[in-house]
Amino acid sequence: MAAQIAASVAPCDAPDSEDEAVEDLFGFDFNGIVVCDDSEEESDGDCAPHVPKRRVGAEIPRVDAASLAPGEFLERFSRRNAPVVLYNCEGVPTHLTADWWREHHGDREVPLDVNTGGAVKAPLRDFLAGTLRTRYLRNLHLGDWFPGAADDVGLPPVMGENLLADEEKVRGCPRTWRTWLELFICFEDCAGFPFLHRDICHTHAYSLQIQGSKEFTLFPPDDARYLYVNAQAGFSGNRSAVDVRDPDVAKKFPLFQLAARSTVTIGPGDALFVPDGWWHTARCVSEAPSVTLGGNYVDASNYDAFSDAFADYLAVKALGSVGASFLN
Ligand SMILES: O=C(O)CCC(=O)C(=O)O
Repeated sequence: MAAQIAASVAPCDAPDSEDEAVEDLFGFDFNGIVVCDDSEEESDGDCAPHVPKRRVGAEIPRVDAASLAPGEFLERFSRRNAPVVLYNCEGVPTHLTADWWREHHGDREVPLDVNTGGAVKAPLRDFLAGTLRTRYLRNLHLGDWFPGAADDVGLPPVMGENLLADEEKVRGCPRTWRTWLELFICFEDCAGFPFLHRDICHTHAYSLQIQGSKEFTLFPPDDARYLYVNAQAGFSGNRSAVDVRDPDVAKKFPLFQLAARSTVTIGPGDALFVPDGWWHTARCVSEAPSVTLGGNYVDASNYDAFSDAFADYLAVKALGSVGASFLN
């Protein structure tokens, strides 16, 4: 059956004016487009009632970071909660390749698939040699695992000020959040990040790609209703039960077809901005290992949302062992 584009928004889900403004300015429609899996189309551009619909996400723009004036990133992307890939991005440490990690920290014993894959550990040198290519070295906080390795690396200057680093503006924050920078290394044989999720406490996320290529899959915040979110799994229900790579996903999770999926691939020197609330997951799509540094941050655009959510986070934490299971 021929698939055809029926309308710019889901019929039952008119965009609010803010989304329309984003589309006007940047040609970026958070809601994606509806596709009818049939050639029949009603005169108003909607799919016929019996015709299955699915949604296709917006294309994530690639923007030359060198062309952005100071403050422009905040106005164009953060405040509009719009994902973007920045190339020519100052602050992406392209020298921290697999060879660099092998040479400087090859003896370090590292956990693989931390939190999800059991307690497998290996010297970094062995992992980089490809002995455990289906495993994912992920979320290793540099300050904890490789102190001094990249003290000068952090949020790229174009992304502005990270308010998590400001002890006056954000009180009681875990130490690791203040300089949030984690190492991710994986091979093409690895299934990738183990679940589709959104990040904690309304923080924004950034990924600095150093080597290899990584494909990110993203869904807008409002699409949580199509993502089978399990409120018990993680603080504030931040995980989806959907495996975006499962070929049978539509059979298992029929509403998932209505989620506006965007995919974007980043390569060496690129920085990806994943705004507050965007659902995401990632995998390596290159022969070369994918080496990424990633972290989370807060700026003027998400400060209020973060502060509210962080107050809840602290309240849950204060529940001690009862609360702990919700704080992953
Ligand atoms: O680079 C990746 O694998 C995704 C990282 C991520 O989404 C996270 O740590 O929250």
